[in-house]
Formats: sequence, structure tokens, C-alpha cells
Amino acid sequence: MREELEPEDDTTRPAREKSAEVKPLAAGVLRRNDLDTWTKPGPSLYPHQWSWDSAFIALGLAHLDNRRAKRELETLFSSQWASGKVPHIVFNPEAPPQSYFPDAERWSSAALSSDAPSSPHTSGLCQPPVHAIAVLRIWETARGREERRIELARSFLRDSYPRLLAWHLYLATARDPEGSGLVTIYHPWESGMDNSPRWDETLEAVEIGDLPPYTRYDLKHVSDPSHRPSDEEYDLFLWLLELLKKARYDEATIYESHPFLIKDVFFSAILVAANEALLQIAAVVGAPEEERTLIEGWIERGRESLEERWDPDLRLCLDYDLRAEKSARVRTVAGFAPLIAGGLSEERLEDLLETLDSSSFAGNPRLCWPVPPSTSPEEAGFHPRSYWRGPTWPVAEWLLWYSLIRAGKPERAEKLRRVSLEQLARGGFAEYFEPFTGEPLGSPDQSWTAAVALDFLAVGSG
Ligand code: 9WN
Repeated sequence: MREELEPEDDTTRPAREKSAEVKPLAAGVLRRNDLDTWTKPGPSLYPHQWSWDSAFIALGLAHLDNRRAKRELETLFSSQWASGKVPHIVFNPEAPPQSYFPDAERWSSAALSSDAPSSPHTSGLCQPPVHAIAVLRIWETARGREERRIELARSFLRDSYPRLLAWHLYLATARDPEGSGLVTIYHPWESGMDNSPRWDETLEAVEIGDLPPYTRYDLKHVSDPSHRPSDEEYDLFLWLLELLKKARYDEATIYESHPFLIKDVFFSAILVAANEALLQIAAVVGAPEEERTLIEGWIERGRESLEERWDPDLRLCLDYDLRAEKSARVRTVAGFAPLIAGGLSEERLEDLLETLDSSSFAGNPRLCWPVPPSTSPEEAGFHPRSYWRGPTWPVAEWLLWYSLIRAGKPERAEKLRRVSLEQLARGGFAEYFEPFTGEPLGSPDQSWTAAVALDFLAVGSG
């Protein structure tokens, strides 16, 4: 039976009291998923290191243990490809057999590309570049502390800066050969929003060829298969992977032949926000002027190109399919990309805030908590229980909160932070939540959910 949550019951308890309970619980989740040098995204569903999860985890850990936070990112970046790419998965050689598919063998990254490290094995894709934001948070939590701690953090920034620069350079060049300011993704897994209806039209046009057989292991870790992508979606994911392997993960070959080439506005906006963070890091480490100018150029170009992807009717930003030469006209949380990228005109900011609070998103009257669902409940492709097709995701809430603060909207940010924390205080640190009932879904004790809770608590007023 479905457990319905009733937030009204709890209104008499002060928010501060509930927050005090959240912190040790969130810290406990990170501790239990901790494998010493990196953290599992979830206790059983995700037994390897994931790229953007680790970035969020590091910014949460920064409030508990600065050294451990640094280690999280150092571990991830030690598997950076020679091209600068940060792989979306670093495989854990100790993971139980048959725990996650596709596994290292299926990816065969090191066998196919000389850019890939061979130990540990990695996947051939990447994920949104939240890392510089996390590095900056580590610096911010150390500042104002004792001199030794500040010096250690500065030295971490010095080590991280060239790696981050190489990563962003890879995204600005190999992933944007057009010099458009927008990043091209090759697979829904790269977006971090795997089965979002953003990809439906593109995927419908993909013809699956001779797909080697496989067994899904993810379904044994969730209480109900409808929370996860469908078998049809998995076949498409696996087929795209076969095509990338056929191209030996070579960017130029992929660009010539691959059927999934999308200018992802959400990924691109995170890159702009991460470039803002990188610019601050560059200042701390005294990076050369020409590198700072390069980063400033990326920020400017990214913002301009996101503005070009604005849809005045939906009042959201839309992805662009390079093969089909058309926009994906679906309302998802990714459409708030310009808010994440920042530097907006008053008018555009107001448009975005109105969309955010409209019935298409956080103002929908059926919602349990006024937080934006991953897909608008007014969309045909909306599904309240299926992964990125409707559930609310605390990491997406964190990104919008962080962006509202940067946009100079502290009150709106604070409202989102409080509601998001209430949701977690009631529902625990689930991977995602049913938007109408608040039911926790997906993997329980998800690390990045706990991590953003810690950041919400530390940075907000509690
Ligand atoms: C595929 C780990 C990852 C997140 C993604 C989320 C989900 C993987 C999966 O889990 O993706 O990469 O197996 O579903 O969509 O954003 O990084 O938490």
C-alpha cells in the first residue's frame, strides 16, 4: 500500500527543531555510504562512483570534514581521461558481482580509447560539471578558520584548478565544435536526467540494431520497477552505448555518425555556473590572465546561447536536437537553465520566476510540497512515479536554490530551501519523491540528497 504523507500534521513543530534532527541523519547517510576515498551514491542500487553525485557529496561533506570532501573529488579526478573528460562512472573493482549494469566490461573504455585510464575502469560518458562549485564550497568552508586549514584548502585549489580547467576546456571544445556556447551530449545518461521526456522524440527516431543481450540489475534494488526507466528505454540506452563503442569513444567519429547529438541547456547552464566558480578559484590561485579571460568568454558565450534557446510561449529554455534540427518542446525543470547560468535581465528573471511559481511547476495545486517536479504535471509525458518524468529531485531543488541566491532573490531562495528541508525531514533522504503524495521513491539513503540537506542547513539560517 502506498504511504501518503500529510505535511499539515507537522506544522506545529518549529522548523529549527526538525532541522536539528536532519543534520545527524544526513551525516549518517554519508557515513554509511562512505568507502573511505569516495562515496557510493546509494547503498545498493549504485555501487560505483558517479561524477556529479560526487560533486554534490563533496559540497555536503565540506560541512562535516573538509579533508574527506577534498578526497572525494581527488579520487574522481584521478580517473579523468587524457582528453580532460571526467567519466560519469568510475567502477569499483570491489562491487558485488551482478550489482549494476552496464558494468566496466560492457563499457570497455580502456580497450577502445587510449584516452581512458585502465585502472580503475571508467564509463565512456560524462555528466554535468558541478565539480568547480563543490571545490569552491570547500574553499568557502575553510575560509575564516585557522591558518593551517586555509593553507590546506588553498593548496587543494591549486591542485584542482588545472584539472577543472582541462575538464571545462574539453566541454567547450570537443563537446562544442561549433563554438556555440552549448554542450553537446551523446546519451541521456550524460544529462543526469536519463528518462526525461526531453529525449522522447529523439529516441523515437533511433532504430535499435543488433543489441548484445544483457540483464538489468537495477530493478532488484527498488521496491517497484515503475520507479526506474522502462525496458524499452534501457534497450535504447544500451544501443546508444554500442554505437559509442563502435566509434571507439572518438569525438569526431561520434559527431559524424551518432543519432543522439543534443545541445543540452541544463548541462550547459551548469557549465556556466561552474565557470563562475572556476573564475573565483582562478583568482585564489593567481591563474594567468589569459586563462581568466578564456573562462570569462565561456561564461558570456554560454549565457548568450541560452538566451537564444528561450521559448517565449513556454517561457522556458529548450534543448536542441542537432540531427533533427529542432527544439524539444517539453516543460521540464531543465528549462530553468538560464536561472542556473545567471547574468539575467530583470525581464527574463521575472519570466522564469513566474514559470517557477505557475501551475506548470511549483505552483501546481496538486503538489504535496511546492517544489518543482522534474517534468511539469501539465505535460503529456508526465508520470508522477517514474524517475525523471515527474518526481521531485532534491538535487534539482538545490541547484535552483543556489541559482536564486546568485540571482539576488534571497527570499524566494529561502522559501525553496525551507520547503525542501521539510520534505526531507518528513520523507528521509530518498533519491526522488512522488510530487503529489511526497512518497519517497527510488534508492533510499541517497548520498547526494543527504549532501544537499547538509548544505541547505549550513548555508541557510537553519
Ligand atoms: C545512470 C547515480 C545516478 C545519477 C543520475 C541518475 C541515475 C544512472 C542510473 O543515477 O543514473 O547514470 O542507473 O539510473 O539519473 O543523475 O547520477 O545517482
